[in-house]
Amino acid sequence: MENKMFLKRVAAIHDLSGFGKCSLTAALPILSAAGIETSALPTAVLSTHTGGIEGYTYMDMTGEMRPFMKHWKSLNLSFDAIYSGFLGSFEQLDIVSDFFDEFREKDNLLLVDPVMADNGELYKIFTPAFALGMRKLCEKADIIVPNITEAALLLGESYRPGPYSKAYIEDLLFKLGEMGPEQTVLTGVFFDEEKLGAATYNKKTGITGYTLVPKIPGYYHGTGDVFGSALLAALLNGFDLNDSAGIAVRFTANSILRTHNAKTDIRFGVDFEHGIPGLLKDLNLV
Ligand code: PXL
Repeated sequence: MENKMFLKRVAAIHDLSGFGKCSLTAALPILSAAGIETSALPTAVLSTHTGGIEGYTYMDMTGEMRPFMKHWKSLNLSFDAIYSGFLGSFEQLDIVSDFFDEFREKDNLLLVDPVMADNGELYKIFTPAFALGMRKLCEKADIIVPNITEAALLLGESYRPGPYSKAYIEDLLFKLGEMGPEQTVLTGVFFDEEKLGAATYNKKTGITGYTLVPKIPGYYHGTGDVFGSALLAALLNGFDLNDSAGIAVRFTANSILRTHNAKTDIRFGVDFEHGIPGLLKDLNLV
């Protein structure tokens, strides 16, 4: 019981998309529900995310990010993990890199989700050059969580549509590990049309692992952020990489399934909220 009294703290560096459940509107509720205090450093404030919704507003927060960092430093804050996601510009890549330097501790975890692409395509606000900048940030991280499109971009390779072979997935994992991060979680892995999930690689132990669950048709928005947040929640609750990825895959897949069954607009984000009690059970918190 006693360790549950101790509150871990995360700095979540993502955009705040007011509607459409992704980035901060996924990370904050999921991490908080998992008993983790979460501080938000918004990279942009949008009316909605940019995935398939027209007419969104976009307020860039680059100019506020260094002042946030300076103020937090003046308060002597420390973070058990720093979790970066959607970054809107090259300058933000530099700021997050400096944030890592400022708040790096012996045992804290730097998790980078290199949010920039999916399904073989860059999100429309990014350029191929941005991917090279993102690679530099990933080199500094302890753990990275790319999907297959992002992995190919980070490695300067062309995108290959699935299904994949184990040899291809492990080749990506090993090359991503060589870039720097000790741990890699690759999402969107599938070997046939039946199942989909994540692959993990721990460079130190050399161990790879897979969690695959039945595939649900359709492209649901914000699932990378739901996945990354649940993964970090599990890691900070003491689960190892492979178990954490398993918990996060099941939480995300169940959220997609509920949304699929409810037939809500796939752009509006997945129903992760009803999965929170189950997530807390998986994390042994209830
Ligand atoms: O979930 C990734 C994401 C985060 N933030 C914004 C996005 C996207 C993907 O499209 O548009 C603003």
